[in-house]
Amino acid sequence: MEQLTIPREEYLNPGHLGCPGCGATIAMKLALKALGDKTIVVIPASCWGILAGPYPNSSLNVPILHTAFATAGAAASGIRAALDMQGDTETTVLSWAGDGGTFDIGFQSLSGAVERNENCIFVCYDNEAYMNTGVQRSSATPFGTQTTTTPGQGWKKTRKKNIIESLAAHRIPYAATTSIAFPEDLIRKFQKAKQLTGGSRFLHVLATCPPGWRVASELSVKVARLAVQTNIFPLYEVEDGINYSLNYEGNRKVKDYLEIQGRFKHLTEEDTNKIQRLVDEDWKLLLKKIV
Ligand SMILES: Cc1ncc(C[n+]2csc(CCOP(=O)(O)OP(=O)(O)O)c2C)c(N)n1
Ligand code: SF4
Ligand SMILES: [Mg+2]
Repeated sequence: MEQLTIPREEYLNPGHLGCPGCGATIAMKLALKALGDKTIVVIPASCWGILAGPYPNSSLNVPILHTAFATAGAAASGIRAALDMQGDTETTVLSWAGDGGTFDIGFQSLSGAVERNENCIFVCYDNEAYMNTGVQRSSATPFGTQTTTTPGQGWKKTRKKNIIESLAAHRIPYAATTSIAFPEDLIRKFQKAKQLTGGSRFLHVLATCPPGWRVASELSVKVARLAVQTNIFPLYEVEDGINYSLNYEGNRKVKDYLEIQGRFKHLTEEDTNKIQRLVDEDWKLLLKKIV
């Protein structure tokens, strides 16, 4: 029988507060399997601030520090400094923020932390909007998405910010994208990040939000997989800001991804063709960087 590479240990308990099919929950479950029990998680305001449950209860079997929306980078840096003072080099500090807490309000504390090359793993679980407060757009929301705040004619007319390139530009030891639909890729990247203790590591995890994306909960993983298969969310790694490696080449059309989500239902054929052109353009740019 084929050897299972996904660790059996569970650090996420049943009874967490996630919606059915919540990708952010799957992401945490897999990430902690990779990192193990010597992990301290820093969580700013987000769905995950709720998912962990109200004190003194917790859905996680590892310690959590809840922090303000803007401050995950700073809080993680402080915990790392305290552990170092105690001589604890074994414990991993995991900053776990949503796209709002990473791309937008948390960006300055994250940028500051990685510029100092703090010895922490910084994760963005990206559900492409401010889900906890009712699906407001963030700078991670893709072009064409309908949200509850999108100005104009009800959908976003600008591109998603390229966060992985922004972090790679800080020349940190490791930056990578991964997805809840590729558990072995996700586990490998978290385990690799855990080993690279010399500085900052950043992982960008695409995590479906069934109510926010308006998909059935049972399609959560399928949708996340399609994002990769259409090259909308390519899986790749960047070491030291310059050494790129690609982990998957998709060959499906963006239409397959867009048409099964309520948040894209308003798009015309022309809009879909435009999104295909944007994705093709980004894909070509990425391929030029692969050695
Ligand atoms: C300074 C501040 N502004 C606004 C809020 C309200 N708030 C709590 S969670 C949240 C959305 C977080 O979005 P994201 O980081 O993408 O995580 P998600 O909820 O999508 O998991 C907002 C706006 C807050 N807690 N603090
Ligand atoms: S709103 Fe979305 S991100 Fe938040 S718990 Fe529900 S499925 Fe998860
Ligand atoms: Mg979000």
